[in-house]
Amino acid sequence: MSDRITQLRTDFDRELPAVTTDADATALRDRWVGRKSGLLTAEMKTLGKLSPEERKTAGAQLNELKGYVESAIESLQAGFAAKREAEQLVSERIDVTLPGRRLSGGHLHPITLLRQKIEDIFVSMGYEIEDGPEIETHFYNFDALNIPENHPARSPQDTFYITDQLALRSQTSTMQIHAMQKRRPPLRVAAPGRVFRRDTPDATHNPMFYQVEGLLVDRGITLGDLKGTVEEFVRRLFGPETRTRFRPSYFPFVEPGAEIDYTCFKCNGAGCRVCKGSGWIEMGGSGMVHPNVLRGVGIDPEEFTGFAFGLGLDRLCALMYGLDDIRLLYENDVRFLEQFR
Ligand code: 2NM
Repeated sequence: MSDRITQLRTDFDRELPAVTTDADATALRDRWVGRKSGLLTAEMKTLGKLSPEERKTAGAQLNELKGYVESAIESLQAGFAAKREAEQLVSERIDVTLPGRRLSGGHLHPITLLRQKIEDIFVSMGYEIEDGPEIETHFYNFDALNIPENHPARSPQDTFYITDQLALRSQTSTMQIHAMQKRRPPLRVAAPGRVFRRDTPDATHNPMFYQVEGLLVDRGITLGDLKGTVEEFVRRLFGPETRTRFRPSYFPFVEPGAEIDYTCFKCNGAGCRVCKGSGWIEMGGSGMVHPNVLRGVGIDPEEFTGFAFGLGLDRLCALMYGLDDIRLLYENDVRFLEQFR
């Protein structure tokens, strides 16, 4: 029996080097110590035929061989597992020294950026920034601005009515009326904000858009003050070489009224695509505050005069950035907006 067990061990040792995979190892274990058909299992069953003396020795030797077989296979399997893990560590290696990916932060809307720039100019010229409601009464939206009873702006075709007395404001001048009621002249007020008109949206129109306007009231204010202020304003906004011109125009809340043009910020007046070859760009409206408007807020037009001028923020923004459609400014598509970060 002893020789036979020695032979078995030699056989096992010979088979061992051929084992290269987990499956091989499992097969080897089944072949040698499997519960049903293992070589050593079968050998154990023959022990019963031996004499008690022989059985004791052979049993011990067989058990020792079984332990040897099992631990040899286990250590092979441990080796395979270690190799697999080492390979995994290599294949899944990450470079922890690489810089992280930056999260993109939020940023201001181009209209907000422009509004802040304009507010800064007004503040530097001594103006206070006024805010006010987007829903207004007839009085602030029309009556106080000297807009006549039959004026088309009052019609529901042009203005968004909420009730017959309340509407979405159609100009930022409503805030100037509030400002003049709250303060006594001399006063300097700039009023930026959204306004609403029932326009059909297209590349140059939107039913909601942005205006900003300045108002100054004091003793002895003249058209010259208006021109000088607007000149200074456009120089601070577009650069010191910018010039302005005034074209007579009509707005109910001023007399006289004028449209303001400034020399193109792109070609400085030579003529280019931005100014459509004319060298001039329309900025907005202006004028000397109508005596009726002053009287309406309790300011004596014999003692005080004032000027006001306004411009469209959206139109200016579209022009400055070469936008071919103003609606880009209201759609909040991040692919558009993130260009302004
Ligand atoms: C403009 C053009 C001309 C204006 C007038 C007033 C007020 F309240 F004093 F009458 N505020 N703003 C005015 C005048 C606004 O923007 C196109």
